[in-house]
Amino acid sequence: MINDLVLRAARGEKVERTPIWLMRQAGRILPEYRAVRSKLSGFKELVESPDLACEVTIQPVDSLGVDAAIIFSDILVIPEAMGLPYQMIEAKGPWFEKTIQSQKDIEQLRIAQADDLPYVMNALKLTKRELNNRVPLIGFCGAPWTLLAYMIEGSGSKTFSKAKKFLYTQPQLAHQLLEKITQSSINYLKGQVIAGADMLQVFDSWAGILSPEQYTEFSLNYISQICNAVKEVPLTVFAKDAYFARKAMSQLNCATIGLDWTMDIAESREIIGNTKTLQGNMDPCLLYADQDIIKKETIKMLKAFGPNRHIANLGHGIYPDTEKDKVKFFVDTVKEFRH
Ligand code: 1CP
Repeated sequence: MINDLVLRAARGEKVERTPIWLMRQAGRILPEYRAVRSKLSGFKELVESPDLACEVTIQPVDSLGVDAAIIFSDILVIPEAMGLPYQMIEAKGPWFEKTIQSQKDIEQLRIAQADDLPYVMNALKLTKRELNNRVPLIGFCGAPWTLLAYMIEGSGSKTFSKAKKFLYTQPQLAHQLLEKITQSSINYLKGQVIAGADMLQVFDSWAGILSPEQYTEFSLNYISQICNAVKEVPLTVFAKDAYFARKAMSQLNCATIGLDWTMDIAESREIIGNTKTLQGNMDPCLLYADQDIIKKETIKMLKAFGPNRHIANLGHGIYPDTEKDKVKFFVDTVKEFRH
C-alpha cells in the first residue's frame, strides 16, 4: 500500500501526519460525480453498475486527495438482499414497498449471502484493482438497529416512531429480525473483505433515538456480534448521537470508534481509553464557513485528538450543497498540519 496512513492509525501505529477521509465524500459536491449521475436513471443504477460505482468511488481520491476510498453503495442493499426491495426517490430518500409487520414477514426474509450482492462485490474488486494500492478501500454496512428502523418504517423518518413502537410492543420479534440482519451483515462484510475491502465501517445512524438501555439491548449486542465475527481487517463503529454508549463501545472488539461533533474530544478519549482509534468529528456545517474559520477549528480539532490513534473525518456525511473548494481546503489543512 503506497499510502496506508488510515490503516496504521486504525491499528494504533505511529503516523507521520493525521490521515483523513470524509463520510459521503463521493457525491453531489463533486462536479464529476454529478456528470456521471446525470446520465443515469437514478441512484440505484449507479450503485448497481460496478464500473460506474468504481469511477465515483475513486473521484474523491483524485480530486480531494483523501487518504481512503469508501465503496459507493448504500446500507439499504442488505434489506433488499433479504427480500425487501427499496427505491431511492429523488430529493426524498428511500422508500420500501413492503415493510416488516409480523412474524410471518420475518420468517419470509432470507439471510443474505455475499453472492446475493454481486454488483457490490464486483464494484469492490474493480475498485481495488483500479486504486492500484494508492489508498485503502473501505467497505461498509448499516448497523442491525438502523436497518431494522428502515425495514419497519419503510422510509426515512424524523422520529422512527413505528420502529420504536415495534421495540416496545414486539421485542421478541425485534430480536428475531435483528438476528437475521446480523447474520446477513456478517456474511456481507466477510464477502467485502474477500472482494478487496481493506477496512470496514458499521453505520448506526439512528443510534441516538434509543434510550441507553434500549441501545444496549437492541443495538450494541448485535454490533458486538459483528465485531466478534469479522476480525479480518480493522473495523470502525460509528454510532451517531450515542454519546451515552461510549463506555460500552470501548469494550467492542473493533479498532476504531467514530465520534460525531456533539461529543467532546478529551472527554471521549477519557471514557473510551487508549486502546481504540477515534475517528471524526468535525461538524459538516463548518464547511460553510470562511477559510480562516475552517483552518482555526480544524487545527483545534487535530490538537485535541493528538498525533496518534486519530483518523480525521466529519461527524456525519458532507451536506450536498457544500462547496467543493471548502472541502478540499479542510482536507489540505489536515494534511499540512504537523503535531
Ligand atoms: O442520488 C443521490 O446522490 C442520493 C444520495 C445518497 C448517496 C450519495 C444516498 C441516498 N446514499 C448515498 C451513498 C451512501 N450511503 C454512501 C456512499 C459512500 C460515501 O460515503 O461516499 C454511504 C456510506 C451511505 C450510507 C447510508 N445510507 C447511511 C449511513 C450514513 C449516514 O449518512 O448516516 C444511511 C442512513 C443511508 C440511507 C440513505 N441513503 C440515501 C439517503 C438520502 C439516506 C438517508 C435517508 C433518511 O433520511 O433516512
